[in-house]
Amino acid sequence: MRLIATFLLAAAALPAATYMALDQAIPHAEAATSTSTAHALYEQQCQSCHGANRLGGAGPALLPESLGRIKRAEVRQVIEQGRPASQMAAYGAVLDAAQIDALVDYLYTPSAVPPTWSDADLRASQRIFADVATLPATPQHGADPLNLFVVVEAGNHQVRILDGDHFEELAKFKSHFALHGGPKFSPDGRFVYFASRDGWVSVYDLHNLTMVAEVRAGLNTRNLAISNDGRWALVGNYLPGELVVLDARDLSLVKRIPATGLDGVTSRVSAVYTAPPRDSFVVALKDVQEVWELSYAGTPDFVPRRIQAKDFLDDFSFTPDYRQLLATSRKAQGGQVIDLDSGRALTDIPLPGMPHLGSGIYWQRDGKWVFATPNVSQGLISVLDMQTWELIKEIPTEGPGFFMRSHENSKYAWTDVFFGPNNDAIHLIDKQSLEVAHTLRPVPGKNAAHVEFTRDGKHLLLSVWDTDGALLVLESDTLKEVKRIPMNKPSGKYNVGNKIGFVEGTSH
Ligand code: DHE
Repeated sequence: MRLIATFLLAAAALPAATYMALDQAIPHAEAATSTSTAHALYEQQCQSCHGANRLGGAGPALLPESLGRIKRAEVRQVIEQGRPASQMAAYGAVLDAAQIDALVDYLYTPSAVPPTWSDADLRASQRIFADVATLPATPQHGADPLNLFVVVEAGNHQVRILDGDHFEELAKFKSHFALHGGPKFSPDGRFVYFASRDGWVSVYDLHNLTMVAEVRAGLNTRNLAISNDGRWALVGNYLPGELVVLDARDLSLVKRIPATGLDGVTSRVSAVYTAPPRDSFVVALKDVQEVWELSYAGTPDFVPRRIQAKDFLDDFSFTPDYRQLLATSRKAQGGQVIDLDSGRALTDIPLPGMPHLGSGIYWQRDGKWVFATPNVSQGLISVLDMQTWELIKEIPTEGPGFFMRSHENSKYAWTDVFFGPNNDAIHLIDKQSLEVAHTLRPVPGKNAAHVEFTRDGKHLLLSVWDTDGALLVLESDTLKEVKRIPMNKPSGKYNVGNKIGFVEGTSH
């Protein structure tokens, strides 16, 4: 079966109910066909694209670890009806209902032999598309290189590069399946790095608008970070549970570090970030109560410094000076602050529900830093004092949200209502009064989500996250729409200058 379906991409538009079902057991349908028959069906119909052992090939990996966020009904529908605008054909006429059910069950069944990804597999997957040494070292496109936007168009699994002064497209290229997390940039803004949930890491040259290299760093990846000196990429994987250090120039393998705690348990990696003033990567582990710091100063050995955490960490963010880490665990009530210098947990923080700290932002209010985070299970924004760690306010929203953004030149913090019936709303929170100053519904009935500002903060790009969606360009002060670019589920977009400056109001 040419199952080059974008199962994982389909997840990019999962409704709230699907997201809420994360980690919940999915009821199994009665399989009318035995597992061995389903395995044979897979080999006959799916393997040529999705790879032996379901590890992925031209199509995405079809392992429970990769499909966990997608409803079985949706997977069934893709097999039966195919997926428009992809190479995934419809198999409703080829397979009967029982066979399709058996196949779906099979895809959600863990492999009898745990999937592996060896050094040799990793090295063999590396592809070099361009020799950077032979490419011009200056921008070849005429646009301001620090005001470019990298836009992930999830519905088409492609990326578009926009000129941030005129909002014109400079380039468009296919990405791997289900890019997730923010693309990361080299410190000079020339190279942008992407990670897909399937473990593919790619590097693209924004000066020459060309792909440089790619490698499959794992089977299921969380995200990646780039060192502040531009030399290293660190990839955090769920499967295998490990960190992978790559040479940032061509993505060749430098080191693999199993995410094994002092207790001997090997963990999934929750997230990895760079902490520029510390010359280090900081890593949270999902199944081991440790935070790791890996220095990349000088000639690094990438041996982690282990900090004991009070809980398993899902998500985290930093204080502006990168001395402290704010962390949450989805299972815990609230969060914790960890001092990275002393390695000590400082205090608990009052955060209900499931705060999405990775999307949290900070700004100055009355001369003090405040931190605000959306919450993926409750319709509220928590605002914390970053000195006392007291809760200043819980701002009610029309539903749980995913992302938050601002800019030092904007008086508003923008946040979406990603889940529920009001997911077409965007709230603009006054950063001083902490009141919702405006609620916009850019396209009524369609999910509005994720905002990114131009470098000067005068305009912002907003996603209408729908198959028949668009990227809207708004003026920040008048809130007037000045341009609409049709797109298929545009998800995140990233301004080069804002990202390499780690500016206030953007994600890290
Ligand atoms: Fe994300 C960033 C975790 C589901 C779209 N997401 C991140 C980051 C983390 C994270 C830790 C920061 C990494 C980075 O940028 O380097 N996301 C999680 C989850 O744990 C969660 C809830 C479940 C999961 O299966 O992973 C999850 N995320 C989603 C989605 O369902 C979204 C909406 C669609 C999709 O693409 O899968 C989604 N996440 C995003 C985006 C970013 C992101 C667009 C980057 C935001 C930014 O502005 O930097």
